[in-house]
Amino acid sequence: MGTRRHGLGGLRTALSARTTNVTLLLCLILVFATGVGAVATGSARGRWIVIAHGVAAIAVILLIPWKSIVVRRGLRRARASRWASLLLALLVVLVLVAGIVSTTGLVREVGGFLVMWLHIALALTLVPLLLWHIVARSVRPRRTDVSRRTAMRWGVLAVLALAGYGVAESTIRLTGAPGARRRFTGSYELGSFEPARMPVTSWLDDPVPTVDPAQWRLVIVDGTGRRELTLADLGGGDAQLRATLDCTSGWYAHQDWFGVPVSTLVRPDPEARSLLVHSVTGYWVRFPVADIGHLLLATQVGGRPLSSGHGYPVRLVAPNRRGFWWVKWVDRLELQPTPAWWQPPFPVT
Ligand SMILES: Nc1nc2c(c(=O)[nH]1)N[C@H]1C(S)=C(S)[C@@H](COP(=O)(O)O)O[C@H]1N2
Ligand SMILES: [Mo]
Repeated sequence: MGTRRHGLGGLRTALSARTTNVTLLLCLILVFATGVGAVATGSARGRWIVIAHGVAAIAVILLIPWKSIVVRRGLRRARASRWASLLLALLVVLVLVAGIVSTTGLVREVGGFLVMWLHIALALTLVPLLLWHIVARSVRPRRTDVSRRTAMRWGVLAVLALAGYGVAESTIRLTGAPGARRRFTGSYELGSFEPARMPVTSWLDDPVPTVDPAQWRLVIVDGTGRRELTLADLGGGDAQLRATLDCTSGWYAHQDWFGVPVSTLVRPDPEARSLLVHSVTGYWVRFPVADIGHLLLATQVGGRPLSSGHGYPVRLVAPNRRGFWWVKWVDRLELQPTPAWWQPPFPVT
């Protein structure tokens, strides 16, 4: 297949259809992997993965002119599956647009959804389509795919993507676009120190349960066996913790949480490697035992009891972890010998 010469910025070398496809696929894999990483990231130490996500996205954008040449050629062959391919292209563009809109913050919500939520939802819908496309138009790796010339072009692409990222970020900052005020995770502040204004969010489809405080018990399984506490047993909640709840759907809020440190409830068990935190709804997550000292079982926020939506009677506060770790309506804390990594990367309910 012949190569065409196209000038775009400094990337003046031509890209063959094959190189374009392989490079784009690698960039999409990178952008998806870093996107998943960005969703998992809760502490500033992990901000590099969010930056890498932005750089990989710019690389995808830079490849659009070359990919459109390949697409135009492919369309001439009028395969029946071309509509699926075009739908895939449309989805990629929509994901990019939603990502850019979320980054600039110029539009925050569309149809009641935060743009970040739409960005993630669209990205997930394109995954099966992309897998089909890879199989249907199978690009089998060849040794020649990583010739010195290709490696050099990848180097040029990486440099341009980094520069593009730098320009995009500086533009957001210099113009004072709302995006300048987003957190390193990409989330926007909403309802800080005003718990009533903070969204009520569930990971997938957990409805808000009605918990009868008289019936509710906290089951604790630790080094001393199993016991049950009533709400009264937990006391007034004298410990205070200021922490940031950062939901992967694109908002965050600082709050002052009050409650009981988990370390005062759970007694050490030398065999234990993880702490399972379980909700009335069946939702659960597993923490490494080393985290126990940082966790608070909150009964109040901003000096008032939790609302049902925010986890009444008790919810977990897990500083430096994303929202999905902050289990609401907790009914069981259990030390287990199971390692903390033995769980799905994200909750499944
Ligand atoms: N039981 C349970 N706890 C949960 C969830 C859930 O779906 N079920 N969602 C989590 C997610 S994704 C977030 S962002 C926070 C949201 O807390 P909020 O509704 O108090 O703002 O709760 C977390 N705790
Ligand atoms: Mo969330």
